Amino acid sequence: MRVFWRLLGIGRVVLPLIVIVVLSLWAGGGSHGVRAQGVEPQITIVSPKDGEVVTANAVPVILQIRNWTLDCALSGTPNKAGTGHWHLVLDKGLVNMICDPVSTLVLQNVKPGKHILAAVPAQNDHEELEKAEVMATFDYQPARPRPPVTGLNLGKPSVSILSPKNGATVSGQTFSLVFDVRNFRLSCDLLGRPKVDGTGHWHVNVDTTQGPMMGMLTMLAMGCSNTFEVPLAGIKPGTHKFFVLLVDNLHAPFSPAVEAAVTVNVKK
Ligand SMILES: [Cu+2]
Repeated sequence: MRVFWRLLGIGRVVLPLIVIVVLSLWAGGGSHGVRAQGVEPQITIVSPKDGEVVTANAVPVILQIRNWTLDCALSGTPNKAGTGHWHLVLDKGLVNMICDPVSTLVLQNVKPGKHILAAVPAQNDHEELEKAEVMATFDYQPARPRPPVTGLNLGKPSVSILSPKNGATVSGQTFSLVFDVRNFRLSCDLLGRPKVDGTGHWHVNVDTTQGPMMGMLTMLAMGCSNTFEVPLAGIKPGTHKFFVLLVDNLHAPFSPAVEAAVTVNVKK
């Protein structure tokens, strides 16, 4: 009986292997250039190791990324085959869009215990290539946890754009968008974390803040400083509207929206 089970166990491994070998031979035979092989983006998580115990308040996230060109200068602009960025996801909450295979996840407002970190390639419009998503679990056992970040509830949050001025002409690789945020705590350590009143971050969008995925299709970047170097690589010459909008930790805009916009002429 034991042998039977053992054989069955081997069969579980060997049979699929045979199927894979046969299928790949079949796919490879005589189809030169018809079906490109290995063009699907592929991510491997090098760090954290699955099941790793984390006692520090940050986790180095190190990936190996194949068949996917990282270019955040094109985020929020039309999709380009084989190019985009990757999304760092913590417990199903989007943390950030990233263009470096090495980054750090700050464990702020994260409860001790098991957590799931995921990395998934995303197109310029932030649509995720779900088939290529990879995950690792880690067990957060902080030696000295950070005190939680709380919101700033001093009044109505607002944002205004200081520069450029409406009607200005911008050119070159980037231009500086400078803005002023009030009565709101900008905290990028809370990206993807549960909502906390009076805190969040900003999104910069081009031409619209509306549409699916909470308006993120045209989002160029998210951040927490009061300036953003707007890349013009994927933006056509002509008149464009650039928006700064305040959002909560899970990227949802407020209702009514807290946003500011400037219309500029992009010259190339
Ligand atoms: Cu994205």
